[in-house]
Amino acid sequence: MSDFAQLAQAVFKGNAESVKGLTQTMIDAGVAPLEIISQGLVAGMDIVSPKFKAGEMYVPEVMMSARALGEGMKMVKPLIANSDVAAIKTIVVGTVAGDLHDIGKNLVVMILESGGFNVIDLGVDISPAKFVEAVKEHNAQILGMSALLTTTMLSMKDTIDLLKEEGLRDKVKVLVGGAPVSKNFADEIGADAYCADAMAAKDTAASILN
Ligand code: B1M
Repeated sequence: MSDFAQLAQAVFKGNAESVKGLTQTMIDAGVAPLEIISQGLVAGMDIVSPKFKAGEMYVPEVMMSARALGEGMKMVKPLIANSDVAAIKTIVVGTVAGDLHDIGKNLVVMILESGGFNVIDLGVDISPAKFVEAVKEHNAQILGMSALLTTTMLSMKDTIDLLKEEGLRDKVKVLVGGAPVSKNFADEIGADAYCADAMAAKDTAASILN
């Protein structure tokens, strides 16, 4: 098995120690950081995604894979040259105002990171003003909002309205998700896409940005 395949398998199995060891070996051997990410770390999540969709893997296992991948990412990210950083797309993610649920949002963040995106995680209880500020500050290509309460999901519309007021709506794609959110709701509030789960968020972001 090639080194890349071994690294991908370690991610798939959620073996963080093995991921760290294999990543360090590749760094020491001078393998390009973006190759370690795409052919090893992200390739591991590419094994996970279809299995999760098919119900052959469950949330805790996916989180272990994503965490293992995160350990590798932490080691490789500082080595990425500035020119390469510009090529990595930025996604701002957070849970909307008044809402403290973050388990699903954290999973979305991990899976987006596993897709090689630069993810700015704002945390929970994020007001429309904070989302808009972060989109500006990080020059984000995508904004992802999570809501778990029927009472807080309306805040997503307020954020989209504020993006319009600030003249930013054409510059950023808006993805929404969370248990009470639906495609109809996403259409009604003028979001670009509804994502049923973390894998859908990654696939949608990739198709929008590539
Ligand atoms: Co809360 N809670 N909760 N809760 N809680 C729900 C959501 C609820 C449905 C439970 C129920 O009554 N059956 C209900 C909401 C009812 C409603 O509005 N329709 C509810 C309530 C009422 C409340 C409180 C008001 C309870 C109270 O205090 N009276 C309170 C509110 C606090 C607040 O936010 N202000 C509250 C508090 C809590 C806890 C703190 C105890 C805890 C949260 C801990 C935490 O997140 N750190 C909690 C939990 C755990 C839940 C349930 C049980 C589980 C949520 C969860 O983590 N699911 C939930 C019941 C349920 O959903 N079955 C419930 C697992 C997670 C992986 O799934 O978050 O759906 P999910 O994320 C998925 C997708 O939705 C999607 O991808 C994720 C992964 O695949 N996705 C996105 C999510 N965000 C996305 C963003 C994207 C894309 C995809 O952006 C691009």
